[in-house]
Amino acid sequence: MSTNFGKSLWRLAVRAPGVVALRFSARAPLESLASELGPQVHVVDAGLATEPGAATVAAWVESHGRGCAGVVAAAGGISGLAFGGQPWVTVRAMDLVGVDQKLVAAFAADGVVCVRGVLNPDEVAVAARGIDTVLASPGPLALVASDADDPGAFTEDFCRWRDVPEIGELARHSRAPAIAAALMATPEVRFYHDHVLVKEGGTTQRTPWHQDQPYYNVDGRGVSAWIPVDPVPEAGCLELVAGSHVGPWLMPRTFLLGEARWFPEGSLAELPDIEADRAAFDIRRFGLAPGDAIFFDFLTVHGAPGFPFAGRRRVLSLRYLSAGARHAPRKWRTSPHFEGLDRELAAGGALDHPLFPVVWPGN
Ligand SMILES: O=C(O)CCC(=O)C(=O)O
Repeated sequence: MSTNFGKSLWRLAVRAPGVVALRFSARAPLESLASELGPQVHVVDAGLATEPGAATVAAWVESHGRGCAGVVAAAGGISGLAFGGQPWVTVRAMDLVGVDQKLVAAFAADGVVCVRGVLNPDEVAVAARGIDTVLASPGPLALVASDADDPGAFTEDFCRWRDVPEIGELARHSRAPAIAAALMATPEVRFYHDHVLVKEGGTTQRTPWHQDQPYYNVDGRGVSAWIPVDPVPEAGCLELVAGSHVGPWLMPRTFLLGEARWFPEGSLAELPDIEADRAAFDIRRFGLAPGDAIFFDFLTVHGAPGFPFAGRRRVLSLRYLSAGARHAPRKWRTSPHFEGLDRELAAGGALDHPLFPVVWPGN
């Protein structure tokens, strides 16, 4: 639904239940935005790109009778916007779980937040089916990231959403993309890739500390949703260094041998030895139920212990790009690798390609 509001200078588009995208054509100092919106609506980020004469904002709103309240992320200012008493939008029951202004602010500050119940039990079952399909039929990018003598196994696979419908469905239609949009305060989200990460019970192999972004073929912001379909005790959980998302980029290395296969040796700073002095870092980890998710920035330093428990740790990670992300072809084979993409997408251009569909706002 798209509505124009007479003399007012803005247009409201309702794209999905509980989520609206607002497009403004007026400009005013950002400070005036907050006072125009009133106390029920909070401006949480001013960092979005603008185009001349217009600013696109992502808004998360909740119906309160004839007005609304929620979270608005704004790139520019507006004038003359009156939410109070305007019967301007009917928003159905909120479909976003647990995302509020506090969480958005925590993500901006820390580069990591835990959101409970992102997948409902039916979706958890769908995710588990998808992961089991991947394990039964590994794709061309699948790998075992543990040694042959590990009592368990750490198995990974990438980019299966197009041939495993369960993964495609969750990547597009679960709550994950809308939450990613709210956390990144971005008006548009593209799906980047899926990553299946399974540690069998008894696995001793650690996932070394690293950032994801330096392995990728993108510049710009992104967020991963790390979603287990099995219970994960805190001691077996992904661990993340709060605040590390501000950078700098740190040297990516192969997990098993520590080789520099991406950026050349010496070209990026090395990771600190976090294990040697864990208390010096603000390490976040969580006890997770199936369907809970850890959202973290592509630059947040993270790693994981082995899984010295009886059960398995099956995880589906869904990775999303913000509106400003750009194609950054590398001289090396990125992880994951997108065969032939460099011939189809310009360097520095938007990731406008069927491999990276826009998943928020949804249709
Ligand atoms: O699941 C793990 O062990 C590591 C996860 C990870 O590195 C990632 O999701 O980027």
